[in-house]
Amino acid sequence: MNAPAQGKETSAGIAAYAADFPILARPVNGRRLVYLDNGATTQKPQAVIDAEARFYSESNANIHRGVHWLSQHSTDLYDQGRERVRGFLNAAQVEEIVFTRGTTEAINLVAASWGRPNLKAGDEILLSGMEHHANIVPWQMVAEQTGAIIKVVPVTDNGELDMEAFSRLLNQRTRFVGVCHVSNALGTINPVADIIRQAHEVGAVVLVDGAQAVAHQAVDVQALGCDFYVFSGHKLYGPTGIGALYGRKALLDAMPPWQGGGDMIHTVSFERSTFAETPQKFEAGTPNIAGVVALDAAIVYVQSIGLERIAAHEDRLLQYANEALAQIPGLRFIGQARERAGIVSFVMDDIHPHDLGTILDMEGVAIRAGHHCAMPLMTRFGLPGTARASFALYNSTDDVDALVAGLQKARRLFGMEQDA
Ligand code: C6P
Repeated sequence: MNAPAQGKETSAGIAAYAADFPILARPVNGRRLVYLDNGATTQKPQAVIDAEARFYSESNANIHRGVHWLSQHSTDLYDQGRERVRGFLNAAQVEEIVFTRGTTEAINLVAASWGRPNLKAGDEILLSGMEHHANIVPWQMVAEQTGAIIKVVPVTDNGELDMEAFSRLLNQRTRFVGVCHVSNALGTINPVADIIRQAHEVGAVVLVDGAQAVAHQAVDVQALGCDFYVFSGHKLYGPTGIGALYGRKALLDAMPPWQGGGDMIHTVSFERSTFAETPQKFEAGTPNIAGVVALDAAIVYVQSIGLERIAAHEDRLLQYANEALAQIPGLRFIGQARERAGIVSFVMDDIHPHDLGTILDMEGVAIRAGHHCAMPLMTRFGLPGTARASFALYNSTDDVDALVAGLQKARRLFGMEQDA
């Protein structure tokens, strides 16, 4: 591990860690890269890049298969990655961690393997109105297969879940509740502990989509009491193609495998196969071993800085951005929840978010523009999309200043302001 040196935090704050991210040194469109699209994916520190390269130059072999030393070594690294994720989420047992390609695959696993066998006609699936498509579409597919019905918790004008409506919607038919910990489109931090407690009172199972949470706050699945928690490595300074599902052991044990193949079986004959225990039974085929090793390095990196410090830094940036953006005439924030993490979403006068994104890109400022894979939420606000700036530990107030300057330029280009 390349732990950041002690005393590295300067008056510039935690953003001094930007030096650990080589891509941030490359110019874009002749400008300093100002990367504010961290909700889509974060950049990778050298420690993560090195861990993946080191795996292939020193440790590569398939796991659980070889009698040879290298295979055992690779298996040990893979197991160590699982233990790292267990500790990161504070799961009770390492068997409760299943590696997946990411959040999307983890939710599809739960929908297929828990949803299909457990839901029947008339059962209710309760989803929040601010879910990413990844926590909507798999449930629609399962609802179609089982006859279950999808109900939606409305979102208030300031971008919070309507918790009174949530309580009213919960009933004895509610079998499943799906909610994002942090909204990718608005940054809202949802009261997931309360949601889980209420859902459990009616016997519903709860999946928390932590894709936008894990890089911004410490997560303790035991304290939350959730049944499933999912996240992607690439939004946590790790590589793409790797993520994890936490599931309560009793639930995972009772769930059938969802994909068949090598490494998930106990015995196979042409008549019948028997399956491995949790979590292996959910990991058919050769997994993303290098991805697990690099995810391990990403978690070590984040923990070496401290999620509390990262959260405090991003919170300061968010406040700074709120104040600076509020000065821009015609800018309207979408989602002003009391509890928010690292994301600011907005629209500006009649300038389409895509045009804003393109103009900012010319200035080296990368944001995301569009529906953010949350089309029902955009419809709720009567918008085709928003412009979204999302922060990471390496961002600074200089980055926010560059965003503001880019937006002012957009106003000038659209003739909304006399050039100074
Ligand atoms: N959101 C964004 O720019 P995957 O693609 O499986 O790693 O993550 C899907 C996903 C699920 N839930 C939430 C809350 C998410 O934010 C995302 C990914 C990206 O907002 C890409 S659309």
